[in-house]
Amino acid sequence: MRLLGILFLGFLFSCGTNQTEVDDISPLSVTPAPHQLTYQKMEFVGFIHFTVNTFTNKEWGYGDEKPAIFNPSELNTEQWVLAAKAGGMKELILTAKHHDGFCLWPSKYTEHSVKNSPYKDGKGDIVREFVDACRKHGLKVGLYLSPWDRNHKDYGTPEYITYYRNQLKELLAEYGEINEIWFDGANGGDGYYGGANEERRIDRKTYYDWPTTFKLVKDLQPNISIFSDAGPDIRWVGNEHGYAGETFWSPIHTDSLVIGGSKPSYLNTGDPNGNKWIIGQCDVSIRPGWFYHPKEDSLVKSPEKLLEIYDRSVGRNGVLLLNLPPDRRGLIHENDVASLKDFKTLVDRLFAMNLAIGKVRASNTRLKHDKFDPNNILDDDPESYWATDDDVIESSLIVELNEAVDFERIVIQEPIRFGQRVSAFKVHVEKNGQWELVYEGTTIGYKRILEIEPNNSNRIKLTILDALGPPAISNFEIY
Ligand code: FUL
Repeated sequence: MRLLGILFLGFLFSCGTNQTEVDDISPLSVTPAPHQLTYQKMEFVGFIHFTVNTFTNKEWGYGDEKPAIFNPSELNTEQWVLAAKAGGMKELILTAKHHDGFCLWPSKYTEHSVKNSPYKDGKGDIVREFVDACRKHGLKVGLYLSPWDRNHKDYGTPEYITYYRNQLKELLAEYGEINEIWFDGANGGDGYYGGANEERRIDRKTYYDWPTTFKLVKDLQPNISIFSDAGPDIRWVGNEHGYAGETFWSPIHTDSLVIGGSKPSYLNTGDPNGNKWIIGQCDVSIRPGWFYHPKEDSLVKSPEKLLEIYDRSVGRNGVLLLNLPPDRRGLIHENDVASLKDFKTLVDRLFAMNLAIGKVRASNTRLKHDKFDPNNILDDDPESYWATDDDVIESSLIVELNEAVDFERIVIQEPIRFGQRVSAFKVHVEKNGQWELVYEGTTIGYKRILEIEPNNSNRIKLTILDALGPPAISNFEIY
């Protein structure tokens, strides 16, 4: 009897405060793996393109360069890392080997490397200096190892695959924790090839036997994220302007993907019916070229252009990968450093003060439970979220601010650990008692930044028109 009484009181108590434990929304069938969630949260990462091309003024080296030309006079990897960090990047990826085959580390499998250059009398190891500098200043490390090698005599034969995997083993076993490996899609064509000077074509689908290489990579570095046109963890977004599609799904169907042969327009939007979560990474260089060319010193992208790229990458559910090419001194040029720093100041200023302070009402709240309370979208907890009942998709949230404010950006986030859901939404702002449409969009994903005309209001309405399951929103900010 006493026990029943306690249970009854417990029941009353939990009803009154709505604190009974309930399950989260059911995840969709395609969700990110934990390492992908961590990766996506970095939002902004950097590329370092540096090799013999820096000294020959080329974009794609033929593979016949004399290592003697590689001689940076003031190489300082800490300067790269500090510039990247000041710009807000969380990881840097170095071209350990580009298409020319020249290795920035003293690989024991080739003579085409720093070990035969004047740099530190052949005793230098730029990969080592790079990883040390990243770790010293708290940046994650990524490496790029070009599958296409225009120097190697065996390129195009099975022997080259052994060579390529041996190099991967050197990089992934001897340089500590590597967060990302970048497999470029550019493949096959003319080259030096050990003096043959000819054209070599490979079958992109079969030549590299990627599944075996991916396994090798994950065996050596269990937490690494693999980038390629086809993932498996991170994918290209189909252009080198740094723009994700306006509709951008992280899910995509792997049947349509081939490394170096996927359809750019498909990569650029992803696929709501995709069978695999593959993060979109938006690569772009701060200059027209990927490598340093003196004539491009005046063509460094302005802070305003970088902000536009940020809005169309990070602001469209992607990760921004911005390239900073060191010059012949081995330093990131002053113009690039200044532009990146001013871009960071612009971003910091724009997103300095979240003005979304007030209350939220929802047309439907899942189980009418606090766990899914619409006010969760305004709290500081990135994990908390609002969601609807299982049979409700079309729904709306009205954010009532404590006072009318001026704003020109709205940031919306979905709790993507349960999958990417929203496929159509609208935003209205109340003006003189009327709802005025300010944005109509499709996907949201991890983060959507809406650029809108400057507005002044104290009521904003987010309407979800369609979604792949009951919608959920974790965060809403205005600036
Ligand atoms: C491309 C390469 O061919 C470019 O040189 C550069 O490395 C870019 C990031 O990827 O496919």
